[in-house]
Amino acid sequence: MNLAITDVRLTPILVADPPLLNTQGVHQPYTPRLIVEVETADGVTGVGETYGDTKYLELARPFAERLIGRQVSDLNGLFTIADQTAVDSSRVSGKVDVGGLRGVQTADKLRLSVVSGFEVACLDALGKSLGLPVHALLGGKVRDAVEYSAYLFYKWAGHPEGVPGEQDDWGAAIDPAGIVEQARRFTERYGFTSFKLKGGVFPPEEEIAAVRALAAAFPGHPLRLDPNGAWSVATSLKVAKELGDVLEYLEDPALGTPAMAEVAAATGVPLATNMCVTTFAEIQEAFTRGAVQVVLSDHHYWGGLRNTQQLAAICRTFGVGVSMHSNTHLGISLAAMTHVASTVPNLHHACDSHYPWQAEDVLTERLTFDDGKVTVSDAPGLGVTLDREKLAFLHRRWLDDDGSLRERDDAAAMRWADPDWVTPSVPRW
Ligand code: GKR
Ligand code: MG
Repeated sequence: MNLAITDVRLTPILVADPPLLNTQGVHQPYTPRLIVEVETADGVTGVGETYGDTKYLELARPFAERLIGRQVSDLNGLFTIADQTAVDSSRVSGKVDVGGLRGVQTADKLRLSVVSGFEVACLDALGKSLGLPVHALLGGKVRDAVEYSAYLFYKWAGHPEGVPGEQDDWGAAIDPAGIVEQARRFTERYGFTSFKLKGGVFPPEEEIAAVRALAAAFPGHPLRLDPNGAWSVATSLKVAKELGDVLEYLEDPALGTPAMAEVAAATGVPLATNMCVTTFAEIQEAFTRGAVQVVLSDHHYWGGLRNTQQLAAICRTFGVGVSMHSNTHLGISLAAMTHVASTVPNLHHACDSHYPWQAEDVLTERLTFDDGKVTVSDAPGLGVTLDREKLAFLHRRWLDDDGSLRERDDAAAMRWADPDWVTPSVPRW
């Protein structure tokens, strides 16, 4: 068996996204992703997926060149390559970048997001070469299926007039009745039993009413509300008080560890985050201050599946819960999330996934949710197959774009509907 990497292919794509609202604005009609392929001397190809904005592509290209000749099994070596890959300092703010909704923006985090796409591709190729599923390479699954939650969004029926985009069949959801209707569709289509509402869009009273309506429609089901840090400490505590009896957890009610710690100190409602603990360096302060009770890992920015396992072990050590965050993603990432989630013993909350919102994919067969769960594949590698025609189609869309959609920018997308829209300052309420 020859595990040496002989070729690496990077394919940026634009994938259709519905007009989902968040505190920044609205999703663009198409969002960038990067599909990574690594090929071994034996002709085995592994696939990975990560963010596709220019700043990730700029790093992924020199990274790919350095991979040639290395072994797909040399996963630690990916971090060495990352350290050697220079990041243009103008690409990172070094602080919590509210626009990113993914916590602090640093050069390391950018590198780790690129590593994650290559790590998944290497694991896929290694698994295919050895005839083992990715979960086996990670130590073996401890569950046969991974539970996901319905990710509810306020949304418009369509993208703003005159903006090219695909039509979806979800309809609008801009009030409690619309959110309950959307949740019903999620349960009918995928069998989800827990629900997360993306908040920070409307004044808190309206979002409290939406969660109350969900609680009435789905009594006893786990509910979460995530305004992406849009609230002050006082508002967060007010929401926690009003919804404390129905919430599984509040996700990033306020921005940053100090504010989250203040909220946590004054409420019994657990707080989850994918914004204030997004790197290993941020763990100590957040855990010492008791700022968060659940960390939502995202293998894309934590640096891959093995780092996700390390994060889970640290959380277990400190008695902090762990689950998974997601951003707009396709089936390769869902497969990767499912493999790693299947190996984490202390996973006690349903993971997030945007996947149901993505009607397009680059796979020959979409992954499916049954009773809200994805079955863990035992096929070699990730257990997915790239559809080259679909990949080419989505890449063509990226090539044809004039550049305006190649960077995800929810505030810019909102300006198509409201030219005066500016990124709201935080706290917004
Ligand atoms: O897709 O609008 C969105 C989400 O707000 C996403 O950007 C966040 O990263 O899903 C995420 C979250 O849980 O914060
Ligand atoms: Mg979140």
